[in-house]
Amino acid sequence: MRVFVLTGAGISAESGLGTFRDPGGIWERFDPMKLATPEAFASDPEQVHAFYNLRRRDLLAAEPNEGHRALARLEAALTASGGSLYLCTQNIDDLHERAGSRVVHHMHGELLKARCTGCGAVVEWRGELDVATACPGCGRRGGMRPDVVWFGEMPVGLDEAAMAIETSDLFVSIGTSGSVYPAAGFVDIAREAGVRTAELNLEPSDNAWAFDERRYGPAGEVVPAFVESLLAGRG
Ligand code: BJW
Repeated sequence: MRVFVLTGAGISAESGLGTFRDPGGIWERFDPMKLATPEAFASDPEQVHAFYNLRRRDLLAAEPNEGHRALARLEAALTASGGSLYLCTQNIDDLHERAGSRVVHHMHGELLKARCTGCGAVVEWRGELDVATACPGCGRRGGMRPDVVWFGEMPVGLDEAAMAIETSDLFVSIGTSGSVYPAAGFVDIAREAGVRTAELNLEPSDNAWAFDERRYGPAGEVVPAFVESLLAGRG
């Protein structure tokens, strides 16, 4: 069986990383247009760096939860039986990798990487970033930014993801509100290709109607139960 999984902030909620649009979420406390756009970075890079420095510190203190671990088990079991799991996440955290997932497509980039806007070098980055940080590649100061995808920027690897959805047997969306495109349109690609679809979320997402199957509850409970039922052939 070939399974495509799309995850969003909800899968990391029980690890203590905030979601964006839930009550008390990140975008209720911070204005996305002032922090998550190329224009915001151009006009106030210090403020953008402070926001991502804070989130990088939170991430380094967080641990994967049972939802992440269940997906790592699913990958191992499918691979061992000749199938595959394509795990595509909108999350910039590394909790899937730390839970044991081997191949993860980060369509909105990675918080623990920095990119030089001058030479394009991408480097692992676990510390603070600021406007004085020098690029380890070209030495230029002022051009280092978090290697994440802001509003108006092109997500990573869309063609590859679309092909993986179309050639899968099951599309599963976990912990995402379905409000940010193009990820929110992935379920439509699956439906048009005749792929079975399932949504696992705390509550119905904006495009819940598009899914063949829906299971609601915390990811730390719903994802392991769904994975067990899939592996037992009952999914
Ligand atoms: C739980 C839970 C628990 C809680 N257990 N569940 C139509 C087509 C194409 C594009 C657009 C379009 N319409 C508009 C656009 C533009 C825009 C967009 O979508 N805007 C919308 C807001 C309307 N999209 C873009 O700009 C994208 N780029 C693009 O389209 O490029 C094309 C292009 C570019 C240039 C030229 C030409 C074409 C880029 C989008 C980048 C998004 N970036 C962010 C920030 C990344 C860095 C960072 O983290 O700071 O990505 S925004 C933020 O939203 C982050 C997330 O990945 C993303 C999605 O959020 P997510 O994961 O769904 O979180 P929430 O909070 O919304 O939902 C959490 C869910 O979990 C809820 O449902 C809860 O119920 C649930 N939950 N606890 C289980 N315990």
